[in-house]
Amino acid sequence: MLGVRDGQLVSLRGDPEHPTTKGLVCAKALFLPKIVYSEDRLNYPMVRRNGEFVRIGWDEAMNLLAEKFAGAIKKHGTDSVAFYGSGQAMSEESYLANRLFKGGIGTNNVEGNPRLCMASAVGGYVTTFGKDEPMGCYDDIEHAKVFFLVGSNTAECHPVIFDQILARKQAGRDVLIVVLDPRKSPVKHVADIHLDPVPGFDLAVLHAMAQTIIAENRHDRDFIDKHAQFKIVRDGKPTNVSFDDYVKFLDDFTPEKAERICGVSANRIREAARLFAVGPTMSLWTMGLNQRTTGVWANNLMHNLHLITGQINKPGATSFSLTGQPNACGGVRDTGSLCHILPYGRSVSKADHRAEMETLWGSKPGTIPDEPGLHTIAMFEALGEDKIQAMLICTTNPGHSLPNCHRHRDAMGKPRPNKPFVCVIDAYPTRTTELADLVLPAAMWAEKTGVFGMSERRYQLHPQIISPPGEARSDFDVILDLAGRLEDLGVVQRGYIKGKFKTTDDIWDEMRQASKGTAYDFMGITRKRLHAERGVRWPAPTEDHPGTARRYVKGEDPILDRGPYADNSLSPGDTKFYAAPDHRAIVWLRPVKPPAEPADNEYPFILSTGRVLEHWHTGTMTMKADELRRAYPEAFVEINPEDARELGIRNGDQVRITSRRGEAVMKSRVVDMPRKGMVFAPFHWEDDRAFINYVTIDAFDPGSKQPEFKICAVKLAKA
Ligand SMILES: Nc1nc2c(c(=O)[nH]1)N[C@H]1C(S)=C(S)[C@@H](COP(=O)(O)OP(=O)(O)OC[C@H]3O[C@@H](n4cnc5c(=O)[nH]c(N)nc54)[C@H](O)[C@@H]3O)O[C@H]1N2
Ligand SMILES: Nc1nc2c(c(=O)[nH]1)N[C@H]1C(S)=C(S)[C@@H](COP(=O)(O)OP(=O)(O)OC[C@H]3O[C@@H](n4cnc5c(=O)[nH]c(N)nc54)[C@H](O)[C@@H]3O)O[C@H]1N2
Ligand SMILES: [Mo]
Repeated sequence: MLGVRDGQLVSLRGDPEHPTTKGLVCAKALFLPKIVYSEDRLNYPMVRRNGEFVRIGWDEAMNLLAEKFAGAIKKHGTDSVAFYGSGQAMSEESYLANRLFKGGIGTNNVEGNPRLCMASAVGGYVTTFGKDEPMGCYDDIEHAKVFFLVGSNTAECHPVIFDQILARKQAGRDVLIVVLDPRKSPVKHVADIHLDPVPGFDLAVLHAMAQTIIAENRHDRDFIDKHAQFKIVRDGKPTNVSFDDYVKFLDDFTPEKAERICGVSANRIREAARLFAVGPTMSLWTMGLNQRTTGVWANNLMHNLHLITGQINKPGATSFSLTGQPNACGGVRDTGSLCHILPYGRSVSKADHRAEMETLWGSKPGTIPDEPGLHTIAMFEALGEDKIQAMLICTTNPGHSLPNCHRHRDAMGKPRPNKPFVCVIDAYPTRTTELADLVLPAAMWAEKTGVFGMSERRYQLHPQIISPPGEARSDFDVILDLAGRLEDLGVVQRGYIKGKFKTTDDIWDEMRQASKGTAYDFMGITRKRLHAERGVRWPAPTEDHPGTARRYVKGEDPILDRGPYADNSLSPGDTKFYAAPDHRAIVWLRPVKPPAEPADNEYPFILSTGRVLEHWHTGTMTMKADELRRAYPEAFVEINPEDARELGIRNGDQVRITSRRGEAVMKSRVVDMPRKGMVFAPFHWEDDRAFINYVTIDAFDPGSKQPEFKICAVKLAKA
């Protein structure tokens, strides 16, 4: 809830009646007014001339942008342009950009930062269940007795959820918390069991838990027989195997064998497995699993545990990937705004899916290419090779947040003949706007109207509350304006977007239509309803449908589950994995593969990167509030005390971190948090000397294409 006085934002509070937050907000949000009214907000468009930014008018700016795009398309073809968007844009904005690029221009070069964040979770859900996104919901927190927190610093990164878990524990409910993380993040303080594997090797722990569960007969044979199947990849092909094959496969992962692979004591693995099987168990995981070259496999193994124990589709029992950004689910995953997908579960490689979207959008048949466009790392590589000639970057700061960033910053900004044209829309100057050819000022979320979609499939509207500063415009308006000009220049067919939509309200109805008949069906979530309710969870096919709390199950609650997706012939509590082949979810037999760059003699430490409570990613917003900035005013690296002693590094010393790709210098925090042999650095600071993404690696998961931000090899020295 935003407090406004004389048209100015003055405060922010939680909404006590909100079904998911229950009135809680995180510390960062409390300072919203300071952030919104920060002095360095961008107020007008700027273009780079002779190396300097000069102010220009919107019309001139938009003409330039449209001409650069049209010029590239005419000269080099539709795949010479690209859009790089964000899980922080509103759903209508991502949908419109996706519509313009795929069905209007005719390129699948549409990507966004969820590739750095949620792609492995998507890969996990799709390969195991046949459809993306969690089946459970936040109500499950109220019912779970065992929380399995994996590679998730829930305390600092999802504090509102963490507080709810904590409240249950403190109220004396018999709630137990199992943590799997090589670092003792603040969640460790409430953990009943903490498993700390060598970074990158926790797949062995997950297999060993499954091994224990089955060896001790704690699995749910009935659930497995009815709802699961087993697969392994042989000679590049998914191949069916039996339950017994799975049991044999797990012989290689007895807790004792796992201990040798990953350094976690066999007994603690056994204890964790026993708790898991008792449940009800809610697993919550984040980047510790996703940002890995084995990210999809790790996600599969999480689902395996829930499937073999039947700890799924019951209140409090669910396999729940925590989403990073506020609108990665609703905005990017659902609207299909990545290079390989189309809205609401469709794929660019399926002819019927392309045809459905072309018909709805009014594109000429065959406009949407039948192959995926470039994924994020490939897209920035193509930019560096001048194969992409014009790029629009919106609501994200890739000049700071991409791994192995030297080369991607060069791709965006290094002067050269034929240098591609890069336009950035942001609310502040950033490490990306400094590389751009054209910078456009953005309205922020309180200054525009749109929908966001949460991890539990809830779509919620936030209406515009205040006016944007200066000449700032919403991203939606900018993309709409660009579309019209591209129509005028003849690279998008006339009337494709121009004249069809004026506001985000207008396009919402088309989005509902696009979801109709799919597993996402939200025909019933009208704009009117969104104004009246605190969000609704899809599927909700009709206006009188209350939304769906748990998918794949006929709910115990006759009201919450009467959608078409849990078969009416089922009895309450019955499961149906309707999107999986033969309606059986897949238990995958995945090998344990080392990270792309394990530690070695020359680079003996594992660098892992991540976050602190008070800062948000690249800091463009949170650094604007003194209270937040002061909490961590400068970059630091956590070093285990034993390692520090061996290196002669004391707390507060400046340390040089060097990898095969680059280096960064920052203050040391000698603290018993990272495992021995591991160091941990957040990535929030703009300071070039301390820029940790010069050091990280851009190796990615071959399935999800998500980079391995969590693991690369480095050496350390006193600076
Ligand atoms: N305060 C704050 N909150 C945020 C954000 C923010 O910037 N600031 N960003 C949001 C976004 S977009 C995201 S994606 C989330 C991220 O939320 P989290 O993923 O919870 O946060 P991270 O700090 O990136 O990493 C979490 C943990 O992964 C662990 N890890 C590293 N390697 C491994 C491994 O091999 N195995 C396992 N099991 N764990 C490993 C690290 O030790 C670290 O403690 O936070 C969201 N919330
Ligand atoms: N080393 C390392 N790097 C990482 C990660 C990591 O764990 N370690 N995590 C990765 C992950 S999970 C993520 S999600 C990414 C996040 O990386 P980014 O998306 O690059 O980081 P943000 O700081 O969230 O950038 C959002 C930008 O949008 C601007 N903005 C805010 N509101 C609006 C708006 O309404 N419109 C427009 N146009 N702009 C707006 C902000 O000022 C900011 O510059 O970082 C990735 N990079
Ligand atoms: Mo993220």
